Amino acid sequence: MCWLVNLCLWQIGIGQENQPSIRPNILFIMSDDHARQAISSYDSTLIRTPNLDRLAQEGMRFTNSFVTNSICSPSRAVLLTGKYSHKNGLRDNRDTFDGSQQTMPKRMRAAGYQTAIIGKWHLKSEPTGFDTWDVLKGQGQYYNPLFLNPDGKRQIEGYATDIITDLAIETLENRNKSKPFLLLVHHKAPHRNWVPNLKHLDKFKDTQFPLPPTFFDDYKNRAAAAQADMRIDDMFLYSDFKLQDEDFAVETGSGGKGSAVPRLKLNYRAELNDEQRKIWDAHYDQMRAEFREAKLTGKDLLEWKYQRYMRDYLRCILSVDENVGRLLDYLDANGMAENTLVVYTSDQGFYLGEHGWYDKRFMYEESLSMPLLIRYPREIKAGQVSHDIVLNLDFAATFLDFAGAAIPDDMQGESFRAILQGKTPINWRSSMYYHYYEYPHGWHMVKRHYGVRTKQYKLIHFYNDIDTWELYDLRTDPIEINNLIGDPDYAGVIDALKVELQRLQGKYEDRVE
Ligand SMILES: [Ca+2]
Repeated sequence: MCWLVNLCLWQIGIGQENQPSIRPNILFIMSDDHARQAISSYDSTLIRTPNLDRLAQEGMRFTNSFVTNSICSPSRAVLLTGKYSHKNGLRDNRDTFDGSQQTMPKRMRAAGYQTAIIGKWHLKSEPTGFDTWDVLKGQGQYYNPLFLNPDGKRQIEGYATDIITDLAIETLENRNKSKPFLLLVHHKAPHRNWVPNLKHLDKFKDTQFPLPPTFFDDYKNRAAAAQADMRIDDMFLYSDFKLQDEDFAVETGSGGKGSAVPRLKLNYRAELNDEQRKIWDAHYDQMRAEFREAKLTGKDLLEWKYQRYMRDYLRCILSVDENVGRLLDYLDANGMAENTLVVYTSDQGFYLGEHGWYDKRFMYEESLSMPLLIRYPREIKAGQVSHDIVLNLDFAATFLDFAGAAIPDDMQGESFRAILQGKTPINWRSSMYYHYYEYPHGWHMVKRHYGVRTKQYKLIHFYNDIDTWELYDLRTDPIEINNLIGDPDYAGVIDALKVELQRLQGKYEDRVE
């Protein structure tokens, strides 16, 4: 068996120095597109997530945790390198990750950790720096997905979130117990097209979710927001809502690809085997019949779309939560809860109807924010909430700190271990820098932009084929609908933020083209 070779390398720990296991294991669980609004320890309006909440209750929850570029592959490259996109070379989803560069897993491995990644990779090149890797091919499928490892590819029957956890547990079972481990468990869920586990298809069936206050946003004074193609109203009827051709006359959704592009039609049902498809159809055929019967138009149709979106998205979260629980149970059953740093996060946030949207990309709060829950009983007191500004840029330095390894000078993030211990350094950052690049190519037509966020303000500059600035006072306008850029009362604030923005661009050596 090809994976046995992989397993042997993991057990022998070839090429690594042997150090006693006095440092914590690190179990890093990252989902894809999991909004904070869908974790009950952040917000219990939409869903209960008891296993994720357990991490918050037993550890630390972060309220100002952000990504530096809110999109899938770039966020993963930042995690691996501890560097901004312009430094690690992966600015948007078109780019291929240069696996020959220095990375955190390589450094952890050199410091005596066993390193493994299981699940979503999505960086085009092969993983490097891992003793064990077993990753989804490309974006990955929800059902019966293809996995790649050093010896080739294979299909595994079942649901991706469950399978990724099975493989993670298998990896833990087969580890070399004389060494600490760094295990990255990367879920595909809840990424579009939000395909739930069969056992959750009946959940939320009759739930009516409240519309967010900005659902009918008019994007006044926000030109870039007005021009984005990511409204729930424009989702694909077929691919996003799981309707079929006979359910509607024409596909009205542009789905993020603009009106000139042929309509995307993902045949998600083809992933399912016959047995799975039978259960799937039994559920969705009823939904489709009700849709045909209702003949919805206008606002009623839009609200139907929102409810459909929420139901499938949140069903995907139920699986993520359950599978986090399985890993926590495994640590308990094997006496590893005390000596394992457990991190739960997502590669970025997501819109669940705020501003009328799905997807991410913008520097607005819902997509800039990443959920972050960390448990490590030896250093983190239970039930803590931190409001310090921490970034996905910081994971690499933080893990190296826990490993007792040197943090390379060219890593741009900072270790936040002291924050976890309840001792925030006096000079900890009070602002963060953001830069998004995927325009005009790619999905959703979100203009290039960069910006600075402090605890109270956010200043954004949209550039490329547009030149607009936006300022938000997050204390008075947390939902970011009131662009204050032209308000003379804020002229001083804007000047100060522009100075800070320049300072950060200098610090991180980001020259905007
Ligand atoms: Ca993502």
